[in-house]
Amino acid sequence: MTTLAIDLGGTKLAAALVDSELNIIERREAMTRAGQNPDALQACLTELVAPLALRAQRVAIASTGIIENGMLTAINPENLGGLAHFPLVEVLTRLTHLPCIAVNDAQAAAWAEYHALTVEARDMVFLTVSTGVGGGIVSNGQLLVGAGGLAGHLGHTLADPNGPRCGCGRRGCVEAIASGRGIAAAAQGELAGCDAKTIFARAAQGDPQANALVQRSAQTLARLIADAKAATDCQCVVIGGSVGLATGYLPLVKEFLAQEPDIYHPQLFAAHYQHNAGLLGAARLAQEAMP
Ligand code: ADP
Ligand code: BMX
Ligand code: ZN
Repeated sequence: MTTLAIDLGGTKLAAALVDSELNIIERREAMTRAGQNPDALQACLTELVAPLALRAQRVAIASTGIIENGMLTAINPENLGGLAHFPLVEVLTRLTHLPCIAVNDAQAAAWAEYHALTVEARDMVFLTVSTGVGGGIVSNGQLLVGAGGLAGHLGHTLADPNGPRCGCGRRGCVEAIASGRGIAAAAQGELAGCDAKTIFARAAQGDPQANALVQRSAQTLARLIADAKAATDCQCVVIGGSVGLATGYLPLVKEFLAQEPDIYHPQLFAAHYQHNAGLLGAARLAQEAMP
């Protein structure tokens, strides 16, 4: 059976045909055009999935936001241009006429990455550092989704009570500091208005402000990893997302984590499936739900 897997992130939207051995047969990508009006997101989804839908037998969506009963509810609507709610499963079912499941993107990625681990682990935490900071927890071999879909949203734990306001309504969340949007929002002077990708490029060229912003993100993430170890006793933490996978970022996180006591040191890995972890996790979950 072929699954049409979709990964809806705050910045990019990916869709792929995935076969029953969880190999990607074909993949397409676009920028996420969301906004307070859900029509923009629906149009963008239609354009991306239409060429693939006829060759699939089911749909599996990994999406940013809390996913409950097929509905997307943003914990941080700013990541989706202000969009707070979107009926994901309803829209995709109407578009494709196929059976459809949806799950949070980081939870989906955690499930894919758990099955790709090369070390023995019962407990694992996945963190995506991307538009936001997302998280997924596997505990005793089970993916934690939570009664309301909120489990693993570690990006909204507290990093600094005096830090910047987060779009979720709290102040000083990890996401407000460490995420791509958080990095960009803190940029000043000649870096003001630059996105995280540009700031990483400038850091690589030796720009001191860009370097400080990257360090601040990596240090905040390292502290979150120590907190995740304390909360779950996970044997490993896997990092994904375009910021998380950026050259030099993981080694920096490792340096900051080394400053924490040994008991808070899980093994750290970059995502095996790189930018496809969400797609492949959703496809795996669909396969399990609709064998
Ligand atoms: P999504 O959040 O849609 O899943 P990404 O994982 O690509 O998408 O994360 C988007 C964020 O990553 C943006 O803030 C963008 O500026 C940043 N980004 C993209 N490419 C890079 C890169 N090569 N290095 C550092 N940051 C990057
Ligand atoms: C936010 C939240 C999470 C998501 C995480 C990473 C929204 C819209 N999303 O914390 O549900 O997992 O961002 O998402 O509230 P991404 O878009 O960066 O991949
Ligand atoms: Zn928050």
